[in-house]
Amino acid sequence: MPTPTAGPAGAFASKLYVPTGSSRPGETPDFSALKLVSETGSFQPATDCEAGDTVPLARGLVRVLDDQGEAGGPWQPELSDEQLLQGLRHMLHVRAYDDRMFRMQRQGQLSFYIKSTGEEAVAVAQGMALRGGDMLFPAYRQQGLLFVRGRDVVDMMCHCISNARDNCKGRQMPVFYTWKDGNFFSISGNLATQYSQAVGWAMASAYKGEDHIATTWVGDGSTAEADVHNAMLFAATYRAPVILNIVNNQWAISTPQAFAATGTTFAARALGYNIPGIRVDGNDFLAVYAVTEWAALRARQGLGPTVIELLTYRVAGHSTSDNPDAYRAQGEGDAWPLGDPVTRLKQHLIGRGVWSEQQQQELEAELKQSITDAWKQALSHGSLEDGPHWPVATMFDDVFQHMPAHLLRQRQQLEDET
Ligand SMILES: Cc1ncc(C[n+]2csc(CCOP(=O)(O)OP(=O)(O)O)c2C)c(N)n1
Repeated sequence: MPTPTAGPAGAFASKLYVPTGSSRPGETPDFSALKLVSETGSFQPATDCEAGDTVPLARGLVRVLDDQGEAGGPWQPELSDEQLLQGLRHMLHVRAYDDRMFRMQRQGQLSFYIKSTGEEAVAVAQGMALRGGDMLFPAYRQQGLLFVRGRDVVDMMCHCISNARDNCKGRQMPVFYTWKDGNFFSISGNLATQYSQAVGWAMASAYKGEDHIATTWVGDGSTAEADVHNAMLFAATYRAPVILNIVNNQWAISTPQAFAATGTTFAARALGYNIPGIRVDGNDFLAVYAVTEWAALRARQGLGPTVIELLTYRVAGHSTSDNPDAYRAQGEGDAWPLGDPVTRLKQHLIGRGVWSEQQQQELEAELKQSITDAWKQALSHGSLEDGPHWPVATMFDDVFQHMPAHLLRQRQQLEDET
């Protein structure tokens, strides 16, 4: 074997590339690296297409609403005025809920909160495009799914303040909801675990001959977790009936999406696994609905998984423990080129002649009031500070069908001491 010889000094000098974000404090936001190519939404493949057929969709961007709120193109979903108005209502409801809970956290009435401001269309439109029997494996920013599935808002609040009506009995962080009746799987603090769980559930559903599908969500930063890639490989191998969503909201706490994107799109990640990938304008309610409906049909037809990248923007901080002004330009969200999902759907409905600014204001006021009423009701079941809470000894419950003797002893000891 020839011995490698050193070249002239510096001739092959390797170097590291460090990705940059859309802005850092004091800079002017720049989203040009996102390559927004809306024309590429101009065809809709058959649901039995090859992954390779979706290359232009994975690299481009599916849109239905233009910047003026007009709908067009082959992805227009068949949604009635009532369905669209319902979608708007759900998004406004989530926003009113988020705003109230954020303020309550600031007043010390709950310990932690995560808002979904700016990305409400993702969970609401996707939730509406799915069926009730489909299983949801969300991350912590898809509270909109719960509104679509009709979860009691008071129950959600009671969970967030860990009072006596908290269905998690005080053992989960606020916002880490779980709701068995709504087919809403427990949210985990360990990023990306839900991807493998969703694929496993989908495989079991197909094995049992059911036509329920699984849908799961991760953020752009979470795609760096191995679970995402393991799950994609399994999903592709067994053609699991699953929709794998990647919510690209530009930031993973303070890390720009470019670190996880590595110069390509997240939807294009699918192609290497031979899974169709579609990148969609995540602030376009109609486009999100249409792409999800397409992927759900594909899964139900036994054609396997789809990866959907939802291009959106995290307007609020990562959580109540975060200060986004420390790592991105103040007001960066105002420069986001795809607008606000609520405003865009509102404009579209006004353009259809079925809605008005005044109706919008009245609905906002109505939902704000109902959230205030729900909050008072939630507090009537106990506050974070004063309780009543679940008795501490209940932490032993719900783990073992038959509790081992040593745990029974520990539980008794705890009860004797409290
Ligand atoms: C396995 C794991 N690693 C790191 C963390 C810490 N962490 C919590 S949220 C977060 C950022 C996630 O960003 P992204 O996936 O883009 O979702 P987003 O919050 O933007 O919706 C990190 C690193 C964690 N919870 N779990």
